[in-house]
Amino acid sequence: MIHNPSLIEQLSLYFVCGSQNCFNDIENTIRDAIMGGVTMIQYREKGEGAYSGEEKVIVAQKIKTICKQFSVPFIVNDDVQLATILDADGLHVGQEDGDLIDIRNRWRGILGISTHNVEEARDAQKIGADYIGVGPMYPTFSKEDHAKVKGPMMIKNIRTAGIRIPLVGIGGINQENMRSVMEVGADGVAVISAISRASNPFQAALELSLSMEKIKKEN
Ligand code: 3NM
Repeated sequence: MIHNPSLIEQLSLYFVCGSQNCFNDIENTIRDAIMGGVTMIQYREKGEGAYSGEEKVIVAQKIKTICKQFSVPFIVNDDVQLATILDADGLHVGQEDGDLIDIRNRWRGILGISTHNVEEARDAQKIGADYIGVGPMYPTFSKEDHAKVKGPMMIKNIRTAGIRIPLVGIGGINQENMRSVMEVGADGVAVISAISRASNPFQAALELSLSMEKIKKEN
């Protein structure tokens, strides 16, 4: 199967974010991140202090408007209904977020699935996911119920098994370790805290983006 080259580009620097991850206002953080160079946004409202109900819908709508303004894909985490109401570009789900085949049948936009081993990656490709996240690459403080740290070796294992689906590494990725994730066959990196917890999210995104450009040119 030939994978969509523009999706692979869009996965380069994927910013995953919810209001609970931000020191400041989430809309400003996301706008700054996009201006700094992030190529895809996932709205992930989860954990302590997360919005729900009406408030979540209103914030999601605002983020979608920002993404549209800058032509950056807007992905909704784990909420088919919200993704549908907002006509989002994509939906991202985890292994515990329901029947993945059923979700694929109901959701025709970009579908991303979180995976943690070769078997899950193979299954995600088989059911027609558009991309997978593989993690955690490194220790992370942004997801309480995360799986055991896998390290970049897991991406290498997935690629060695012949699984060619577009793929991002996630979990504890920053300026210092992103190269190790890219070198084993990732198409991009997904980050939360490297941008959302930075004192200057614009600057952090810019530096990550410039490094990513350099790494992709070299490979
Ligand atoms: N998913 P940070 S790790 C949302 O392993 C998420 O599937 C993970 O945040 C997985 O960049 C993770 O701050 C948290 O470490 C990523």
